[in-house]
Amino acid sequence: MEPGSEETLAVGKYLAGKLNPSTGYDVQVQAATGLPGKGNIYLRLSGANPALGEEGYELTITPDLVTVTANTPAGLFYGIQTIRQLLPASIDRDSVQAGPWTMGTGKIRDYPRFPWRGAMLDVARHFFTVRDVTRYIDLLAYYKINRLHLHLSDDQGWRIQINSWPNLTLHGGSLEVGGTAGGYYSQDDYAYIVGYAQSRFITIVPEIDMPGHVTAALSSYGELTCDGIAPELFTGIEVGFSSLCISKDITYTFVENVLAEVAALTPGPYFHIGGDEAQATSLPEYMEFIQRVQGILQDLGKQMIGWEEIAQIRLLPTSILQHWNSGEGFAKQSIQQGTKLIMSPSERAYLDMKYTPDTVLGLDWAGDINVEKAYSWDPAGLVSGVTDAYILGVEAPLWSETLNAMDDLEYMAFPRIPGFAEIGWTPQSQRDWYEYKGRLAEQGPRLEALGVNFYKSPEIEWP
Ligand code: TNX
Repeated sequence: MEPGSEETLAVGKYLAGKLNPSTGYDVQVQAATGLPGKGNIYLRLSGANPALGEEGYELTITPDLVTVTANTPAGLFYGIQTIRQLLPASIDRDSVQAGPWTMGTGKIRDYPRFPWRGAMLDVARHFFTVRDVTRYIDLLAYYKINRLHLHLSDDQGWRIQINSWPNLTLHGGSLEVGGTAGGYYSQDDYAYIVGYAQSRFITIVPEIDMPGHVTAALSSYGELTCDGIAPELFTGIEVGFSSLCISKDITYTFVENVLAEVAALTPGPYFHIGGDEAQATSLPEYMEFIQRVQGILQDLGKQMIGWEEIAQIRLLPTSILQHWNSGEGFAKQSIQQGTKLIMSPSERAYLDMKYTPDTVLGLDWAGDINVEKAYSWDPAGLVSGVTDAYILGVEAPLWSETLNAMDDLEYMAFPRIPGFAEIGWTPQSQRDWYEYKGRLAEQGPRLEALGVNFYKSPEIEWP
């Protein structure tokens, strides 16, 4: 690589770390003085085409040299993911394989359609360990996804340690759906996840869901309820029945403390406050509450993201709305206020929906979503008037009411995630299900090499 920043060096080391175990080579990462000789992979941050933008890259493969050029380390990182995908699938195994390690020659110029290519993981309904989360991050990075939204609290569990309100995790994190033992991330665990994601160019977006979805918090601190009585912990899967007490001052002390602690641990500019399914809060109280939370976050220097219901308040232009339900109203209300949208239409993007009626895991309230249905849609066509200019990007939520092990998560996410990543990356005019289906088939052996428990959908002719 070119002599450069620590970050570039780290990208080179990441690639060496991916190539060495399966090839048995001892690829070294060095600063190059002048053009490297035959047989090298050259990472450069100078002379990149400005049109590649913040995340694009150019990959040139000749018989002698592989060159990745980008404007940023993130671009180099995406170029590297493409190199992995051009090599034989066994490159992703973790023991020495036969090779030969060849790829076609040529030139690729590649950059994303949207800046926000996200996935969401619900660690509240069932808890997932730091190891699970970092494994998911690695799989997302392979497909150039750049945001991981962590749903850190819900009725069933509070999963992030808050020093000023310790019972949130000690009590509120103790269980999960079905009544089994839950768990939580210490602040160090969370910081580790954030750093791990950062090294894969993924921004962690924390979500603390409010004013509904809060039984775990209310059960930990009875003073947060209007009648002062702490409810029992909840281990079912119904939604829409709990609310913070909007009229009590302590509610805002709580919110300020929680948001401040999580914001301090989160370098990214975004903070998701949920705001969905607040059926136990009256509309005027809901609006008053979200309005106040938006101000608290502004003071903390964070952009507020919320599920689409937040369109009902006066949004700041920097706030972001996550479209999830099929109605058009909230998305329209939001673009009229000048805010941008993240598109997560449940009937296309929800990775917790069953593939077919026979899928054992998952829910089906938004319909079954087979691999074709998950792929064949355009974020810009969904709500009239919502064009690319209003769309920050796309995000695929993985709710975990029915999922309690990493294998379950993998089964629901794959093979839908690669198609989802392509929706975020590739222009609509270049996407076609019949062509895509052939390329997805080739991902089968790669997912196998990575040990991913993916759904071998009969829609795909797996090799
Ligand atoms: C709706 S999507 C929810 C979640 C559930 C999910 C299950 C959204 C903002 N709220 O509370 O987990 O459906 O699919």
